[in-house]
Amino acid sequence: MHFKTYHFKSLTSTQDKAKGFAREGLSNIVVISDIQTKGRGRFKRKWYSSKGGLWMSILLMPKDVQNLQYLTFAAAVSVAKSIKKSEKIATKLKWPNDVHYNGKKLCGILTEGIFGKKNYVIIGIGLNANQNKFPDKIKNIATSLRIIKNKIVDIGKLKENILREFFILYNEFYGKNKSKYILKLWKQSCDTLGKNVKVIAINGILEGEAVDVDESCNLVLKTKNNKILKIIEGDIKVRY
Ligand code: BTX
Repeated sequence: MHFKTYHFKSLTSTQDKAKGFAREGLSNIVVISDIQTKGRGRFKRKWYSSKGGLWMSILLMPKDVQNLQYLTFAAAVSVAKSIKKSEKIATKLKWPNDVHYNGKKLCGILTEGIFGKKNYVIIGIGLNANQNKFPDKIKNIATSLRIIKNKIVDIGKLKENILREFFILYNEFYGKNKSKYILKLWKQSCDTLGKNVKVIAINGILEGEAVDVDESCNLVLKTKNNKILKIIEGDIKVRY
């Protein structure tokens, strides 16, 4: 699939810029920015986006908009595979949208949909690449490739690899009955399963063993009383 890449020095958020392109009826666009002044995560949380990171959004117009979580999983798998290939670092995937290393967040993914006459999807990927420090608020939970490897990494090469891997999964496996393969790949690198997790939900904290991620991408929890709970998308804390 052909896509056009736009690279900016600074944006509020690559998601916002991609939304602007969608409003013009455009798609198959990748937006990259060296810094984001208002980078965001899920639930309007702040995403720190200083120089050195890879901040990019992929704007698509899928024929059938399926469960968007599959695109988040496809992006996570692509990031993990690319990091393994070019930096020889084995990362883990955490439900629902993280790539982490030794329990620290290396990359976050934010998938947003715009639904109407035409349907657009924007997959935002934030990868901590060459930052050598983080603000106090996240310094204990975040890490970067540079911190892990103790050297500067080639962001351009990582970006190329991530996009290549992502478009293979998107073109060949995002669609009716085929997305299962994306889930299978994602599960292979996921370290949430089998762990005791705490789910911080709106109505309280749920605890149990993460036994599966089902085909709707929900996390399946088994509580102490052997009750099975399905978690749609919340913020989970995995105990190590
Ligand atoms: P999230 O809601 O899962 O995680 C957000 C949380 O992650 C924050 O509340 C904070 O604790 C922590 N955090 C913030 N910044 C960083 C960072 N640089 N590294 C590690 N942890 C951090 C995750 O949301 C989804 C993030 C997507 C970011 C991309 S960047 C390109 C695109 N543009 C944009 O505005 N967002 C996406």
